[in-house]
Amino acid sequence: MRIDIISIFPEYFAPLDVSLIGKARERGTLDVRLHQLRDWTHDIHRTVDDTPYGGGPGMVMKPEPWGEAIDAVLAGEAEGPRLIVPTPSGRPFTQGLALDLAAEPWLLFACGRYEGIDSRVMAEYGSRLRVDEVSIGDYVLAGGEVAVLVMVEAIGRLLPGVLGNAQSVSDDSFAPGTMANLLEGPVFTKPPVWRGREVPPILLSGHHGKIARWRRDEALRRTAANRPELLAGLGPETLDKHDRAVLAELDFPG
Ligand code: JB8
Repeated sequence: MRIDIISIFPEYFAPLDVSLIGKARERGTLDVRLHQLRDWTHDIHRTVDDTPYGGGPGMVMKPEPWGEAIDAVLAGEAEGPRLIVPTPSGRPFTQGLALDLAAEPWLLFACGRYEGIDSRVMAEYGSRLRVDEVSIGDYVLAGGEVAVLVMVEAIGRLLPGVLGNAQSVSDDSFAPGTMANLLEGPVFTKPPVWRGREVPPILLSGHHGKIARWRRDEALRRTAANRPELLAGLGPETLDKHDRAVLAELDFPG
């Protein structure tokens, strides 16, 4: 997969040199290309922002540098990329969208700063490319860079050969069709006793059926505590009698 990223802070993306994503880049599984937006300005101050039409606080990113930068990335290629623009007003970034984007050959991320990018940029490229304005959550960052790091990591680990074992991806808390969208329960490793704290004995028992049931109970408890709206959204066919007994103990309606 090829990923282009346009930003006024390309240094923000140093983490993409290390760990899983760094290794994928070394192997050529992932081709990440960083671009400095200011390289497509023409004034001495390399200006990328201006005051908002209609008034209001802050500054807006000018369309001209974005147009030249995106045109330069697209130049000479037959097929265009998906264009992803992080913004708090975008569609939610979910595991489902990560899986969808991981199937694409080419993504282009446009990182805004200030109050965002002049909306005509998204309209202009919307007639040529698939454009998605995407939000990684209900909080406000100072710019799109950190959101792009989040998305590149979530997408990159789904690419064939990036994770060590295929099970890790299909067992993810939000992988469609796994543990019926429950959160994952707690995990343990050696030693069996640490600072007087034992690993739950069932996990050392070798009873695979009982271990699976215990893990499901823990997943239900954790989901009820931390994400009750996920439980409320489960279809009734996803809960068996034992599940309902566990939830009844938690005074959970259903
Ligand atoms: C300016 O919170 B965010 C986000 C915030 C931003 C910009 C992009 C994304 C651009 N502020 O996802």
